[in-house]
Amino acid sequence: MDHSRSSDLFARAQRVIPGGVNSPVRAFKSVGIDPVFYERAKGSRVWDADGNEYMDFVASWGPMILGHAPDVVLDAVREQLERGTSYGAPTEIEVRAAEAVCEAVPSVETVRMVSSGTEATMSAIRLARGYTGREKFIKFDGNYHGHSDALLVAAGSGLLTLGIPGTPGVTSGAAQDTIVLPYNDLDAVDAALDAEGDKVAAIIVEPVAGNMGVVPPAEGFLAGLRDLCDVHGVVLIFDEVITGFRIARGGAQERYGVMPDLTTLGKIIGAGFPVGAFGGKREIMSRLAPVGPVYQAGTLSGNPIAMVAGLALMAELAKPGVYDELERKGARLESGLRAAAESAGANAFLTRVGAMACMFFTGQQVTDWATASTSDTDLYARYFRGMLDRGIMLAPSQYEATFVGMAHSDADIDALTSAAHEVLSGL
Ligand code: HOZ
Repeated sequence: MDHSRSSDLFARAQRVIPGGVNSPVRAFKSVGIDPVFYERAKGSRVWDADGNEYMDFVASWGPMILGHAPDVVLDAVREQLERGTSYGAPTEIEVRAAEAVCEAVPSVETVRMVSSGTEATMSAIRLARGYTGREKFIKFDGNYHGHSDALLVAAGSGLLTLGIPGTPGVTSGAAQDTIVLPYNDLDAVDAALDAEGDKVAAIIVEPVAGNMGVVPPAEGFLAGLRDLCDVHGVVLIFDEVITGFRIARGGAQERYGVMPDLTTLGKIIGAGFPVGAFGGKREIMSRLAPVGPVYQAGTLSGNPIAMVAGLALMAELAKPGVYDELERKGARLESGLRAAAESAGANAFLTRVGAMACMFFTGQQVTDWATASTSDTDLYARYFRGMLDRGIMLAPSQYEATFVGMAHSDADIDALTSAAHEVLSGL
């Protein structure tokens, strides 16, 4: 496959953009090739700058659950474009978007729109601190909650991919209030809260970890967190930036039946436009300005283009049978990949929740970052390159998810699994 134009663009990009990319994982560093520059996308397909076509299982890191550029979203955006692109003023559109989120996500009574998942998690932590009057919070090793200072401690995703242990620029002051514990380890949470529960404002957790590969919650983990938060007066925050509207319409909280106090959502509720949101119990949310004293703001928050796109997508996801179909496609992907790995004799551990999955190149059962990090990332890089050569676009990192969506046909999924069989057999 010819990637010469992508490589030329990468060389040009590096002269004017740090590392040639606007987000580090895109640089393809851990898979040992120059990044592929995209030109267009439709349905389950993306095309690169050299004209190569790929079946896309990255889906803009999740939100393209209907596929790329779905007509319902394009129509809504086109119509809104004529009416204006940004007002910095309230609209009926954002009221409808908030109503749609509150109706779908069980624990969310009121919601504030922002422009990214990073903003959502950062604001949720601030709100929890303002609400409780406490400063510390607990996060889990390998969970990623965006790149605000206090949340970048032991963060997953790009830092794991690039092997960056922490990051300069985060002050010890910002980091000292972050307590990092192993994912799925309820005893560790219990002990930490016993020791200093009266100082802890919040526990923030990816209810299904999606930024160290996909790591499902252990039986009882989420319910256990809920109980411990109740005992210690701690705000429980589910970071559903990936899982919201993906593993169920109401996210992980619907799927596992555990209700957080606050929920953060991301780009999926903007159909891939720059959107995030945080919401939850009215009592907590009403501490936000202008009702309460906790300040949070943004000119682009509730942007009308992003909101109409999100509304169109959320309306599609509300139709009967969508999540059954996503589950079926996810199961087909899982069973195909499992069969491919087994028949190729690959040392692999597969995880899946709904329409998100991960094949870890390790013989260990993966339950947290300690076990996820036993994966052979060089092997993943070879697998990734082999799949790319066969027209299958996967995430350029072992520690990200493979996403299926409504636009993937059974033939697309089978093409992925038979390519996987071929590649794994040759590794
Ligand atoms: N870890 C991010 C999504 N899971 C990758 C996206 C990015 O950082 O650009």
